[in-house]
Amino acid sequence: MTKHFDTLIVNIGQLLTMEGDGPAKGERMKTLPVLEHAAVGIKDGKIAFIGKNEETKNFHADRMINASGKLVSPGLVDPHTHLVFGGSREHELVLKQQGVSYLEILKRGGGILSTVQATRKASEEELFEKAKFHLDRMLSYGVTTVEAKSGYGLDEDTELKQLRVIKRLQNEHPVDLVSTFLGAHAIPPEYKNNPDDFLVRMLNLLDIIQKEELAEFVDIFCETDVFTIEQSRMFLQAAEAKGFNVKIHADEIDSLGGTELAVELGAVSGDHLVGASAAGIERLAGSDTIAVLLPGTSFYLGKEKYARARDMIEAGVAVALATDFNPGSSPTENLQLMMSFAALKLKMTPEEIWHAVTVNAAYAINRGEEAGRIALGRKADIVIWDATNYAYIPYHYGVNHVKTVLKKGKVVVERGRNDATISVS
Ligand code: IZC
Ligand code: ZN
Repeated sequence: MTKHFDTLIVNIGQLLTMEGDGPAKGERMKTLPVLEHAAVGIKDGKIAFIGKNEETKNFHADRMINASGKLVSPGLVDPHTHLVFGGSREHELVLKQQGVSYLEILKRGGGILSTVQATRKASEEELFEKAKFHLDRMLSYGVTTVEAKSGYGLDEDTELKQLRVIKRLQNEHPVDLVSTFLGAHAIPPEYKNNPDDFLVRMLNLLDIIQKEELAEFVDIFCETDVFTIEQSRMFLQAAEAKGFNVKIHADEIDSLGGTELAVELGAVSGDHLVGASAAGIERLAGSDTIAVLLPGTSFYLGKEKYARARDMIEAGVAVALATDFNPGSSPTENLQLMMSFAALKLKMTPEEIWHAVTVNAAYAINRGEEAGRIALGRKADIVIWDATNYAYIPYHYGVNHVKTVLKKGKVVVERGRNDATISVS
């Protein structure tokens, strides 16, 4: 039998296919589907062969890539980022050192509100260039699907400007983007005394967002001094009534019961969940809501307390990991670093961590049937790593282990350089 492929990756030491149905929970999170001495064939941007290296003897390909015994995985998925924003907030680092908390900085008109000022001032072109810079960096770290939120406008024009930047990136950038409207990210000062009116104003944007297909998810920051449980329920129910899927920033700093609310609303994901109660974890386990954990945020806010990933996994919750990339509480594009934090701070095993940045992350943004797995017929989003086994990636921390990234079968990154024209033969 002779077979012809556009690209054939041979001599794969460990191939993580991540095969399996639905999100990974319970026992399935504890083992990984690994194929050793493997090869992957790609045709028309899709996976056309998965098998043993020795099966490829009579295969032909326009481009052969020798993985030299290294680890190969699906492209990583980052299911929670605030990708599009103006400015930066390095001045807050000193405030934090002086003991001023994240919520106190916000109360003083800084934090999210300072990024809102910078984002309102920036042109759409400036926001596009800046977001593209960060997205290129995510791709260079092996991330091929990214969720991106608005939320630094808190007015009609700027929220739409952010969403249009995401839409333009969807059309022009190799990374697949999933867009989320986070108009309910903070209370603008002019609505300090009537936040409900502000939420109504943001809800009034949903028609145009829907008409122009600018977002598929709606999210809210449910937190002390931001939006209450009741406001979050009202806001997200209204979004669901319009046909949007919902997500929620829940129990990030204080335990308000956002975890339970995520389940009650049938949210696709509940995010942060640091303060999730035992009852909240039980309810999550009995639901289809994915727990998106953001250990980089706990780290960067200098918290002792991290999300209770162990309790969640033992209870049967489908856990995913994300960077929470944003200019305040997690200024990093590096999802590999989150894998190390998950090992060290969330006590997740390497097997659990890989599920959390591939399959489960894809399900957290409704892309479970498209991304996060290497399977026949799927988009060939693939990472070749500078490591021979999967446990090495969370272990050797803080650096970029990517050797090659293929997006829809095309080499888009080679040794940390994004360049679709690089030859790797
Ligand atoms: O800009 O601080 N937590 N939103 C909720 C954020 C962090 C982003 C920010
Ligand atoms: Zn966030």
